[in-house]
Amino acid sequence: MTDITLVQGDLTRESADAIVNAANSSLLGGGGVDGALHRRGGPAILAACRELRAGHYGKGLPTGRAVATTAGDLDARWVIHTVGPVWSAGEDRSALLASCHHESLRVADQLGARTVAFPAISTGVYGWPLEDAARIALAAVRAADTEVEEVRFVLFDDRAHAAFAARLGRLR
Ligand code: AR6
Repeated sequence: MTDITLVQGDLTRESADAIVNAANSSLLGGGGVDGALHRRGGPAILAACRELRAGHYGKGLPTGRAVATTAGDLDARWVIHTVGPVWSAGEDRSALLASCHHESLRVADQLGARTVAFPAISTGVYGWPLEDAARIALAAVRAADTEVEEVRFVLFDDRAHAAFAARLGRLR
């Protein structure tokens, strides 16, 4: 079974086979963890993303899907880019948030990645309430049929770490 671990820290400093990026459909970078990963990972990641846009992903990467590139100068072999849903009070988009986790792990399996580090997808710019995102993310990973041995959630601040820890405690 996949081991789920939580750490508080900066995802760009993490060491793992694959690091998941909370990207946007353009794949061309942005703010938040996306901007930070591109800054520390260097231009090779953006170059690979541009190639994806010039090829199969001409219209961009749909919400809930995932695709891998080189990790550039990061301490990882791959970055797996996924696009979280923007939070909506009026529409239940939780299946898309779960899909980000399932699809990222599916891509990780295709690559042969055994350790995968995730941020709290959609909980920043995209506005998803932390407790609810933690519930969906952890349930999705727990339910995933994957060869990945460790999924590590790298939570940026106290609040995010506390939300994930509380929910993981309830799952155990
Ligand atoms: N390490 C770990 N977590 C981080 C880091 C970091 N270095 N920096 C931020 N976070 P966000 P989203 C946390 O906004 O909500 C971008 O512009 C942050 O505190 O990065 O999925 C993309 O291009 C929050 O808990 O991603 C998209 O346009 C979590 O990472 C859009 O934002 C996710 O926040 C995606 O929005």
